[in-house]
Amino acid sequence: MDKPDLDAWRRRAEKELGAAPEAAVSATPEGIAVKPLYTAQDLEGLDHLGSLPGEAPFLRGPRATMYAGRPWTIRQYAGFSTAEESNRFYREALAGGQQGVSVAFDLATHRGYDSDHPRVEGDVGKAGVAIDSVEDMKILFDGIPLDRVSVSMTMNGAVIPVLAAFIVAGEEQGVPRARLSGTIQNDILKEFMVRNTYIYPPEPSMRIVADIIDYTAREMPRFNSISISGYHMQEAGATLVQELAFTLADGRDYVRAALARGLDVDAFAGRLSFFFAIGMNFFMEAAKLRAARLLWSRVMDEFQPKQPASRMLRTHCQTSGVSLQAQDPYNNIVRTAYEALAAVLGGTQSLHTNSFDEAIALPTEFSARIARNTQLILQHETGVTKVVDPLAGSYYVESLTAELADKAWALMEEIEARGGMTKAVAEGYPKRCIEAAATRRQAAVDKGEEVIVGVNRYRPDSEAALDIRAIDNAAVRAAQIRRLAETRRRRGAEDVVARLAALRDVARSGSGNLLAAAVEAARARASVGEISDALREVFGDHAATPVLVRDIYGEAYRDEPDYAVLRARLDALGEKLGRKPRLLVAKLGQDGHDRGAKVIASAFGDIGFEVVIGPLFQTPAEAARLAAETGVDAVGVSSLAAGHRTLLPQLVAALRAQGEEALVICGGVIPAQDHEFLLESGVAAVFGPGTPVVEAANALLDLLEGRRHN
Ligand code: 3CP
Repeated sequence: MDKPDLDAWRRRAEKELGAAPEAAVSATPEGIAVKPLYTAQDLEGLDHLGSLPGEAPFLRGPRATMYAGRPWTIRQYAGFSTAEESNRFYREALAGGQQGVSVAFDLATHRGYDSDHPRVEGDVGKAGVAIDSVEDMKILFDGIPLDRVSVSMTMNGAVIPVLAAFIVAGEEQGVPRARLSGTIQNDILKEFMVRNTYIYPPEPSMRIVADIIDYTAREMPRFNSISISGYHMQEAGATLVQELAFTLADGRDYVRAALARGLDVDAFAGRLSFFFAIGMNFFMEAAKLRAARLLWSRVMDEFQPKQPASRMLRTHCQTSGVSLQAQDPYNNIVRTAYEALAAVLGGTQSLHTNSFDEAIALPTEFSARIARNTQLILQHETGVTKVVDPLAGSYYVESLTAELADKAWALMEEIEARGGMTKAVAEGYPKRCIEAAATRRQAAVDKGEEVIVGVNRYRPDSEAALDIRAIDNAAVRAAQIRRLAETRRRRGAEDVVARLAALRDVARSGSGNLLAAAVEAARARASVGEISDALREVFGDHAATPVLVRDIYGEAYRDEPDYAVLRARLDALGEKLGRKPRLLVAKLGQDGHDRGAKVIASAFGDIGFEVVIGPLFQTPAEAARLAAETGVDAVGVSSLAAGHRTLLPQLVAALRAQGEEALVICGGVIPAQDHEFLLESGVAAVFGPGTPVVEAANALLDLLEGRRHN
């Protein structure tokens, strides 16, 4: 065949477009210019081509036969309410075709509080299952054979007591720890960056990670000691290059921490695992997984492992939660299916597909079945499992793979120049990068540059409210408190005191293994809260100082006509008040998802409000005190973990009790069914997900002006 005549194509393209083909080049948030045509020329000079799956650098997949030998694991992340309820849900899911379990814990458990702790009143059983001790853990896995079903646990802050309780629950089910298979997330660096379920300061937190890698390498050969996660970075607004680079840089620091403990690299590297988000940029996501494997192999070269498996990146993926919309929610089934296909074409080992109602509430049985079936249909009906890495050789995908790898590597070099990820995280560098990307994206969506079907385009005229799963948080908490009291009554009190003292000693001395000591304490029935507190006494609590990015939303939105109108209104109100209108952006309870709060605070600041950003994890009474001290006109609460029904009425009451007039407004994941209840409880306005920032700001001004006129 003749060489393709690109000049001829160019002429045809110009005719069709009415402009040079460069006009059809689109810039992605990653800074990649996607061209309308890729050809063999784009492959020239790429040095990653030509490898095979199952061999280093594993770009084409960690296994030689990939899904032709064994399909990926369908592993749906779930958990809510009590251990009994979640156990029933897991068993039904396994009977329905799910292949592995993945436990979502409630936020009280994540942050090492027992269900009876006053700070977690709104959180128990809400966004995951409440686990207070081995007794709950045994119920959670009742009838699920832990030697055959692998279990993933998303746990980072309270990772020591939770993994200890799992090990003891296995033992008491007759499965010794050497036969337990599964994964513990145990990735604390990204918690400091984005997810915020940390407990202790960075240094002891890194020791915990290393102790777990050490213990599992010696005692639990089938268990993955860590799930190094980029997922939450993308959820918080990171570009795919940031997600790739920061995740792999985290991984590099964990390897260094384990080596510093004296471990041999081949003793643990084969059990490091990864976790990425898969969003809507279809080919870019598939290319990202290929690039991730290529880069990890390159990172591991530095440590000179002897085993090929030590260079292998194996990953779990989850479809993107932030790509789901509360408006026109059945569209989410379609979004999730495309994302799942991208994950599979990228070669994931395990996959969670989101339920379509997750932008609104916890999945129901119905929505969970559709999510699971999305994967079963891929595995059994589409034929995608039959061929390894089917996108290999694609001019476009291979080019993307190389560009993503190059850009991510450059960012990883920047992290190295800053002294490695632990240091960069402590300085807040990656967090700032991600928050800037998130704010930029919000402006693009608000301006309609980024189209979201059913949200900023093609909105349906009317929508029926979905049936949702509601959790009776007070009932769950009461049941947990009863079981905890019973466990405390039955256990040997002296034994517990001695085991906790031994754990504190290990923590204080810096020698010995924290997990080994915690297993003894858990076996004696010390609770998750007690074990966490023993470590808190030695390590202390970590408190982050919130910092806002500036001039990103304002810069992007400044030329829109509604922005000028809003600024004028704001100035007029400011003149009447004799100062700028003041807003406290608050997060209540243990909900650490702060992307929404940060974007709102940053954008409102750019628009011209005076913004006070509250610390994470406040009780309603603490937020009310801060509102009084700062003299704000309104408190805006961002709620993403379902605590709103308990916490918002308490905030209104606390403000009233102090004689404060500040209005309470809220936004986040709040189902339509709860709006009336909140408004009746004294909340002035509820903003659903997808509300443009400018619309929310205008609505707040309406409320503030209205109050001045009354
Ligand atoms: C795999 N195997 C094969 C083949 N493929 N054998 C022969 N031929 C093949 N083609 C073998 C593997 O070697 C392995 O055995 C076994 O089959 C299982 O395969 P796997 O690929 O290891 O799969 P899996 O056990 O599912 O493990 C997947 C990883 C694990 C490694 C990614 O870490 C994992 O399950 N992670 C899940 C993490 C997760 O669910 N996170 C939830 C986050 P051997 O083991 O004997 O080698 S949810 C967070 C949501 C947001 C929030 O935080 O709130």
